[in-house]
Amino acid sequence: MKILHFSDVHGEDTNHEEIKRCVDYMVETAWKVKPDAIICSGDIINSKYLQADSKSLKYMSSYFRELSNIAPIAVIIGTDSHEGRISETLRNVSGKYSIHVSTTVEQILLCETPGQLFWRVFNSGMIGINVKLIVSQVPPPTKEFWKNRQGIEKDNQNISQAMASIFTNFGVMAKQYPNVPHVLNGHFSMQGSKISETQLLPGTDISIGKDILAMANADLYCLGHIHMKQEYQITDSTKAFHSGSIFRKNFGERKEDKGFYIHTLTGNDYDLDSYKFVKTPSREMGQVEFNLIESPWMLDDPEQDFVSKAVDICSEWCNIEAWLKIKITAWTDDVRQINQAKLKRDLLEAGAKHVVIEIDRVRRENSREEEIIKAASLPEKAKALEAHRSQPMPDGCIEFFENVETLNKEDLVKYALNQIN
Ligand SMILES: [Mn+2]
Repeated sequence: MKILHFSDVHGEDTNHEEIKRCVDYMVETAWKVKPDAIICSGDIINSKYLQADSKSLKYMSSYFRELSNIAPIAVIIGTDSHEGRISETLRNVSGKYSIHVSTTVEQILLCETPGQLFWRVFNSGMIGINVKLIVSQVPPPTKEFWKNRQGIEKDNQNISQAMASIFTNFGVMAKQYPNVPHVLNGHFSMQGSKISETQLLPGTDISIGKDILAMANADLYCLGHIHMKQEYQITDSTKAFHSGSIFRKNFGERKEDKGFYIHTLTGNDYDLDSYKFVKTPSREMGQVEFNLIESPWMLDDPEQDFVSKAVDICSEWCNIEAWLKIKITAWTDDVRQINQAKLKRDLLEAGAKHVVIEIDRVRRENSREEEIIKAASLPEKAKALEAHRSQPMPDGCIEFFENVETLNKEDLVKYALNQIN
């Protein structure tokens, strides 16, 4: 049995083209691979405030319909702040096979009658139906969910224990079908999950230990929520997979492969070597840093100006039409020597798809401010400033500072008038 597992599409209008390219690629692959079931582990859209007539929401309905023409789909909703009411929208979408959307923890069975495949929520009166697959659905539990469970609060320890009992229960139920593959579909972090530079996890984030997850006794664990794809060995013969997000959302995810998994289960044996991570054609993203304080020659070279030097250095990224972030560290007074408009234009001309320039301005005074603070008199302070700016003071400054510090009021006025005359 082949299972296609994806997660964290985060549909939104801003990145619509990019998302569409990646998801279309997945749909194309799905037509070729012909999975027996599709697992979606949540965070389908990026904001619950997406308008019903937005292109992202229309696109969501269209690709889910297309996928449901290929195989039955088990969906869990993701983080509440993202999903809004997509569960209702998805329930109205159906192709040849059905889509089951879980907003709460439940176990569903993929059942078969002649000529028909359909999802059914598990209940004990179902023994005898031809069951092809068991999916334990674990969307992120909401506060209401815990409130209904003897007042268990957000405390991670208690939640872990409660999850352990839910998973154990799933394992026991699944045992009623000893020869049917059992997949757990969850939206949560694992203990030790690595996250992207830019992914922020809420303070209430729940992370599950491997030993707790193992209590579900599933053959395969498909997870969402973490945007960096990764695997976890759960038992000797089982693994959990965060499929990660489907596209590179921002520069913090530039080093990560994006895509989805295709898993193969034989009966309820999961072949640990059989899975395949399929990369989506997500945009390349690169970040190049120039420290002009450490390498002042980059600005001062009479042979080649900074912009053309920078474009040369970025050529590999430009050649693959990457999104580029240029990070420059420079002295504040050197920044005007950097022609940012030209840098951006030339990089785009060289092939970059999108350019962001970020300049970290450093005041020269910051570096040796201490010497200036330490100097006792005004003339000494001026001399310290002169020394580390390497800029000579205008004539007469020192005499002026000396007089300001030493003369009494009347003499200072006389001195000043004298200067004007
Ligand atoms: Mn997400």
